[in-house]
Amino acid sequence: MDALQKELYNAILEGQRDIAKEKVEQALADGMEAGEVLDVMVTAMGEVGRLFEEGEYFVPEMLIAARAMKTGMEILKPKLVDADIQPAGLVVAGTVKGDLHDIGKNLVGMMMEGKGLEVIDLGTDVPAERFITAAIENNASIICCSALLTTTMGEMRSVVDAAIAAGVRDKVTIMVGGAPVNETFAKSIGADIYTADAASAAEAAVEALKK
Ligand code: B12
Repeated sequence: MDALQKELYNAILEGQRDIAKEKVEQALADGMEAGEVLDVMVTAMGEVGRLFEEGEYFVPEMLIAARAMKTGMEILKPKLVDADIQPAGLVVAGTVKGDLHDIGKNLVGMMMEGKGLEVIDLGTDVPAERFITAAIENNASIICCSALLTTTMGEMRSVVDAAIAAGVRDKVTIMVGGAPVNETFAKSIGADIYTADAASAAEAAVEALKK
């Protein structure tokens, strides 16, 4: 990391929203790629998680770091999303019931918008049935579920089950992701697609729409 990247990294780690904003703007003005700026912030959030695990950080520290990251993401959004593209498909996205983590879900949404998809964001703490009713009402072809807690990832199975119960399982592609989720888990609950990060999620969504 160069000096500016390190300053941005530290601003996220310490939850300094104004400094994070300034550093993101500076990095872009210096010609750094938006994706590269994002990587610095994601790495910093990983470190926040590590510090929390070690008992050095508590929830308030995680929260202010998340706020700083969100401020940075807002500045990056126009760079990651090309507003001129016509929507090539519709996605309903949300974080599952009981889970309030939304940074990863927001990133996935941004990357999908960047690929020309329209994203309906249901927010966090979304009950399984809500994913399904939103998909039906909006005629969405993809449902994207995010979970960051081992205690909430099971909710994704409820989303698959709710799609079956509503008789729309064959009409929607169900994508799952988030730090505790993996391919094996995705298969075990009957989801269609798992990917590890936002960029690959957007690519997989575009591929799924071609089918
Ligand atoms: C920030 C944060 C918070 C913030 C969230 C703020 C917000 N608005 O999101 C706050 C303070 C609210 C919070 C609260 C809690 N948190 Co927290 N949090 C984090 C932290 C530090 C960062 C998460 C993050 O934003 N990462 C950055 C993003 C970019 O990464 P990501 O979400 O993984 O997303 C990427 C991929 O997973 C993927 N992806 C994500 N979603 C999807 C969806 C699809 C469809 C696809 C294909 C891909 C995909 O793409 C993304 C981009 O590449 C993590 C640590 C970590 N290492 O994850 C802990 C962490 C997730 N939290 C944890 C815990 C324990 C909690 C609390 C229970 C703490 C408490 N005692 O209250 C509460 C739970 C609250 C709740 N009900 O949800 C634990 C979970 C442990 C576990 N095994 O379940 C972690 C892992 C910390 C730790 N190491 O212990 N947290």
